[in-house]
Amino acid sequence: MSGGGITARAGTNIALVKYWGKRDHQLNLPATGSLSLTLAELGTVTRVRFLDSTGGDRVSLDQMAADDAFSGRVSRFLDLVRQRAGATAAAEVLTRNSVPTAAGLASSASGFAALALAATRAAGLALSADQLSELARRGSGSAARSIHGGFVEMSPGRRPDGADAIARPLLEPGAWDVCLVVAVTASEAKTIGSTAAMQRTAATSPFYRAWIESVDRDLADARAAIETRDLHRLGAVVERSALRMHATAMGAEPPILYWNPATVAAMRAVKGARESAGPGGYFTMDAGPHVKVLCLAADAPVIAALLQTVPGVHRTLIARPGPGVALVEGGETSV
Ligand code: 2P0
Repeated sequence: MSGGGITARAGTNIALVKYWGKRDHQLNLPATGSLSLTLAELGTVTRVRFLDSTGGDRVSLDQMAADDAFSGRVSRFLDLVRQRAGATAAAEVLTRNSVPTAAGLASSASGFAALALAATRAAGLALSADQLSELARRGSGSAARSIHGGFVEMSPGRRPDGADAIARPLLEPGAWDVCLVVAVTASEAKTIGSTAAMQRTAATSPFYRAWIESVDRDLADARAAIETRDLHRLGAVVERSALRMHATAMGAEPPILYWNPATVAAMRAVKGARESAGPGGYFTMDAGPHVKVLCLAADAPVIAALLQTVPGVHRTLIARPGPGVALVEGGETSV
């Protein structure tokens, strides 16, 4: 790989209070706020280099030429950066995930956060964290949150132009010794992507309005729980937010069901262990069948071992809270 270009790394994030619905599709503005934890171990490293030519962008994902859908999404995002920089040059984008792409482990969150920083710097722009969050949101709503580390809250904003629909940090990584244990329950890509699923939910689910109205209370509760480091209180919010998000999607026409039998078995195992005075973990699921369990770091190995025994769980990962997006010095060789 030839030198040059700018490399950035971002960790993915898992929403503890979910984002599911938009107030504006064009600008990708969320209908509600959301709250997440950025992870250290799972993320994306991306290198961007603007070329002398104005032809098409060259995009590679995990050392292979990316497919048209992925390249198109990256190019549309780069157009926003080019517009801002008054540039027309094509770019070479090399990106590598340590998150299984499109498997419900939110690779778009770390992907667009890393791309936002690498592409703007490569184009000669120096954006503030708020501006980066706003830009990353245009790529993927959840990416706005991966600009920051630790616990992060995303605001839906009120402005029609979306300048205030940005994420801000709540608690830095290291300030609370928690972990997420991920139980991988499938190897194939999800059946319906979140953007289309959210759109269908908003258009057809009779539960959508009630879902939107429920989120502010969950955010306030989660914020208070984080402030007082109250895992039990936070866990209650985490589980109900996930179940309500999925229930809303299940109410769509046709219904959207991301779970498989192992998803349900893992949820039951986590709840069962907690109720029999075992390790205190709390589950959440995103737009896929995998189960993520929030727990104290000291309990993570026991919870991972428990999840390994659940039929249909392929493997488990333990992820700690991690930092926000950052440049990688000398990153040319690592992509
Ligand atoms: C979240 N998810 O808050 C929610 C919960 C999945 C389930 O944000 O349409 O890929 O690109 O803004 O960010 C995944 O949705 O959606 C997501 P777009 P995104 O993490």
